[in-house]
Amino acid sequence: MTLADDFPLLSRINAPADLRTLSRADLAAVAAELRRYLIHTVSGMGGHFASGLGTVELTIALHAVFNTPHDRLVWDVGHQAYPHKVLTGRRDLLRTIKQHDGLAPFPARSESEYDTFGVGHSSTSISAALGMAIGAAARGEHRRVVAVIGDGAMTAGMAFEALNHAGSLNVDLLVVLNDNDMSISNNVGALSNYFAKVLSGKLYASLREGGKKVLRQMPTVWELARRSEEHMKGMILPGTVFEEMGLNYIGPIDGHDLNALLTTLENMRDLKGPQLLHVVTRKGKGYAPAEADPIKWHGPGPFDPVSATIFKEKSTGPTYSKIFGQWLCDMAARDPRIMAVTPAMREGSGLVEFEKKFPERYFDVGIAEQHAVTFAAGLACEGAKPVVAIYSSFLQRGYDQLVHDVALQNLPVVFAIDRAGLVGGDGATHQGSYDLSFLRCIPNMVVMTPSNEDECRQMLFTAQALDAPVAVRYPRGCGPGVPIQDTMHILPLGRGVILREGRSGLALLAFGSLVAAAERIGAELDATVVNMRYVKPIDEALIARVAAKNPYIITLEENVVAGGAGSAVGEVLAALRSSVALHHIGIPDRAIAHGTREDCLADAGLDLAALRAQVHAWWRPARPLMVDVAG
Ligand SMILES: Cc1ncc(C[n+]2csc(CCOP(=O)(O)OP(=O)(O)O)c2C)c(N)n1
Repeated sequence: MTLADDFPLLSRINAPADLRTLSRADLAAVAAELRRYLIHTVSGMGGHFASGLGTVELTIALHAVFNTPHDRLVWDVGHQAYPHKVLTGRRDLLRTIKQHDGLAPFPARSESEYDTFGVGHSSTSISAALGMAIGAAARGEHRRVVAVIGDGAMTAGMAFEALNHAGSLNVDLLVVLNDNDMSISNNVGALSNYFAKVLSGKLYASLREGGKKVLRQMPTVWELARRSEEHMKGMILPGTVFEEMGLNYIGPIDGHDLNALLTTLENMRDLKGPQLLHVVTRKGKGYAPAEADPIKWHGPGPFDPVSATIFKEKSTGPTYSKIFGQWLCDMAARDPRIMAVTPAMREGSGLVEFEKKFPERYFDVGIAEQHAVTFAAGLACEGAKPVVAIYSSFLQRGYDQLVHDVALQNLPVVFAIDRAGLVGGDGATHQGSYDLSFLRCIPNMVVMTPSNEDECRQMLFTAQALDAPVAVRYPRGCGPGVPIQDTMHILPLGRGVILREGRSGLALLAFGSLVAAAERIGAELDATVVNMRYVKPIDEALIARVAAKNPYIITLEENVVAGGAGSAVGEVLAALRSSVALHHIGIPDRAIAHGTREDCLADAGLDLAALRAQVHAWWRPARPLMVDVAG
């Protein structure tokens, strides 16, 4: 069987221009083939799935109606863009997505001229599209610009900042709101409730049918009717909020009705001013198990499409997310002041159990990292003990709030920072490479780097007992397999531990996930090995002691070298006027692309083999000297 046998139309589409030559009936057939192709391909390698199934018709319609890539199509987040990749010349490469040297997980400017803006983090599309529209107009270029944003991504302040700006400008811009009532888990918040209420209304349903029919035949009449019903619409249709912001609201329309989409987009294509089209879709559309459980099918691993069995990953133990979730439940049972805050990452952050057990102390704030951090600061002001569960890369968005609202006021907020270090398949946008650098420069912060499962639990316990803002940062996946103690105890603040005293004159000062590798390499070289535990406050006394005995020191961390934990060691040594030779190993100063976590570690020079090679390369020239000294 060739691709052409299985997918006769899709196999002939190598660019959106090919779509534009097809009849509507053929486009409908393409939609069916594309959906089958997604199921067929993603089942083989895993990846973002349910969201892409929901955007099949929308993607076809947008590329058929707009003259991409001349017209700019900007996807928000980008996890729903697999159909877009297939239709824009990357069909045969889809099976490589997220893999080392394969297609990028999300749209990326470096990958295709159809990927107009690099994404991964949510809620940027309207800002970027608005900038493009203004930028193109300033150069006298006639381009249409379309942003496609989900109802989940629309919960972020940034999306509203952009709408607020767009509504005040006389700029031609189309925002498509892809509303499936889901974020990764159920969408939250007043806006989401508002849409849901309106969409379930009977009166609205009949209006929608009527509107659609007229719209197909005579858009101008529909437009008139729409205007005359303005005040009624304000009461029953969800557009009011957008209209008040200055956008022309149209919809909702059925996002799986390809004809309706094509007609509406054709009619809207040349409307002047900022427009918002509200499209209602179903996450997982066309694959019943994903429709029934879109959370499970948001980003599955490889699966059997017939039985809908997702193949289990080999696991060596509990993930750090799970250890965190268990600790939080244990802690909340002891202390009623504990509260959990997540910016829309319940599953990924290990909070499913906590929500079930302590629903009144669980807050999913939507994709709103900035609000999550300041909200936690407010909780802390009133004596609660907030724990913000957040991915390292998403905390970047809450940075000012962390500095201004939490740290400067020295409020006791615990940041449980997951996915710190290299994350794998989600690639450059999601690597948690920077947190140690951006956290350790903030006054009052305490920053801990657990090196194993039990240390993570004890550090979290220590964190909540401190009267200060504290970050505990741990990597994606499992630890080295250290058994977890039920009992919890406080670790001494700012103290590291010497794991091995060596005689070679080399000391390895390791942080977090790289401690295990340092132990192995240290044993091979008879080096001193230290688990530093804290990046801040850093153990100055221990560094001084180690430096007195070891003229060669290497720091190891899964964070960028620039300004990271190793730099903290360097600052201490400089203040001591130490003359030790110091070398830093960490993530180099370049974006680390997607692959497995192991691929990413190897790429950054941080897997065991590469670490060993780096240590040897730096240490080898010094070693004969050391033998002389020792002799
Ligand atoms: C700033 C940021 N926070 C969190 C995430 C994680 N995330 C990825 S997709 C997603 C849900 C998006 O929901 P929606 O926009 O409605 O798209 P859908 O999958 O429903 O189509 C979340 C929370 C992210 N990508 N960026």
